[in-house]
Amino acid sequence: MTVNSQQPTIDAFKQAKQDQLFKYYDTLTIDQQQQFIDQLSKIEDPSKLISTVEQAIQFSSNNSASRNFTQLPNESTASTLDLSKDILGAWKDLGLKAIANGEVAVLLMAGGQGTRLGSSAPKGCFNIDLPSQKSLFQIQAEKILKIENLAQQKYALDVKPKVNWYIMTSGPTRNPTETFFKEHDYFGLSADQVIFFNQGTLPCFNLEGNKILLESQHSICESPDGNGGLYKALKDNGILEDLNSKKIKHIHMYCVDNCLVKVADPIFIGFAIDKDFDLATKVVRKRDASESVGLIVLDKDAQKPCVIEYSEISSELANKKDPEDDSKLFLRAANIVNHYYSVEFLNKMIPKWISSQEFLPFHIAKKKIPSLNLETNEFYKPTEPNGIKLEQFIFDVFPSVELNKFGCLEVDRAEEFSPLKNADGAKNDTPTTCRNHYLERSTRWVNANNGQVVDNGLVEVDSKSSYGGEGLEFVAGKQYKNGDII
Ligand code: UD2
Repeated sequence: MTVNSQQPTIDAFKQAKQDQLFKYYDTLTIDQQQQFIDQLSKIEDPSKLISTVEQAIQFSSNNSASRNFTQLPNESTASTLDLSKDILGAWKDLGLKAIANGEVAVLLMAGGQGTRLGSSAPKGCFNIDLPSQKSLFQIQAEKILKIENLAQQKYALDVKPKVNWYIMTSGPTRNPTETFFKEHDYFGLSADQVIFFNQGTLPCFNLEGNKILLESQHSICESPDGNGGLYKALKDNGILEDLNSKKIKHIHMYCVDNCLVKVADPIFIGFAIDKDFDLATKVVRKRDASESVGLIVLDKDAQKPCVIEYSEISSELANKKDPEDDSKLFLRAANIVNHYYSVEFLNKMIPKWISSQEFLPFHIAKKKIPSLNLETNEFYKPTEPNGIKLEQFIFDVFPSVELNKFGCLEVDRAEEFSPLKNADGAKNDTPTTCRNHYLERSTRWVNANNGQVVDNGLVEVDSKSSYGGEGLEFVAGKQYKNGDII
């Protein structure tokens, strides 16, 4: 029996040729029917969604092939590897001043499910087995505490400035993330400066992209809408209003799994303030043609910045050598999910970005999606990809930035980028590579301050002692052993 109020939703999905969703409808209880309709009615226009998926399948198959990409112009780029200490120092002061004035907030994207890592917990909870046994969340929280202290000291403030930390989670990561923070008493931060909010979800489809998959007889399969879901989530959860009410002007947005991340990096924020950028991004030199990173490039025809994702770049373009130096890749500015936004720009652009597919197209990924088999009427976990998940990419809005308002800052990979992507055993981006990079960076800092680590050991510099290698004069002349925490 169908309640009148449910009929319009059912009709809309049948019009979108999704009759398969109602195969069991008449056998459901009233509550199950209502639950199902509530979930379906979150999709405003099923027919439009289906046609969008068909476009997405076309888009992902030839996204980079048809366009003319080249390196960003020099005016848009800078490199911390080449710049003088004076310039870097001036940017650092600008950034610390903005932090001291309470104008800086941090946006962490933590909605991804660490499937490649094989961990069921959210990635930020992961312990890469440092001597301190700290999780990624704790490492990042203590970076925020340290940068607040550095700003307070630099500008002799009576009260420590607060950097608000907005953490985007997805359905599966929200509760375990929030519980982890509560259990660790927010790692020394005040609870009111850590704000959690959820990104949206999108339905999962069959491989042809024309049928929504059922997870049970009264629910469809859904997955997080990609890190590009951030913009809609900022609006839907009142975060943009919160940023404005707190007079925050600068946002540092980053990826949870980078164990070397400089959270609220004053040099990066100062770079963007100094150049008056609307949007800026950090890059590292791409390790090799096969590295799974996006590339920050110039769309020559549109004269706009854009990013080609590793899953959508042609092998030819990924391997193309620089005509001026064939020892280098032509496109080598690797995306590390580390972006700056002015809040003013977000206010202006988010309404546009979330209103159409033009700015945030759906990308598709073929996946193994546990779902209800309509032949056997049984729930099953496929061993081969049986469907597609849709996701939006955070950087797809880059082409809407004027080139002269976009900045790209190259940083030292050894100092700032070591992502945790894979379980141990893989060649790159594992807990072991993260731990080694983290400890090697700490040990370099100690050696640079005339401290000594005996027997080629590795030490861990705690964020309370140093944010980015500064303030370690006290190690001069001292000896440390492998595994020491400084
Ligand atoms: C990301 C970048 C890629 C490169 C690489 C470097 C994007 C789209 N791709 O690829 O260009 O920089 O990282 O490590 O940024 N996330 C969410 N919600 C989601 C999906 C992801 O919050 O629905 C977060 C995730 O928690 C992480 C970040 O976005 O913080 C990157 O996600 P990923 O690790 O799945 O992206 P990856 O490695 O495919």
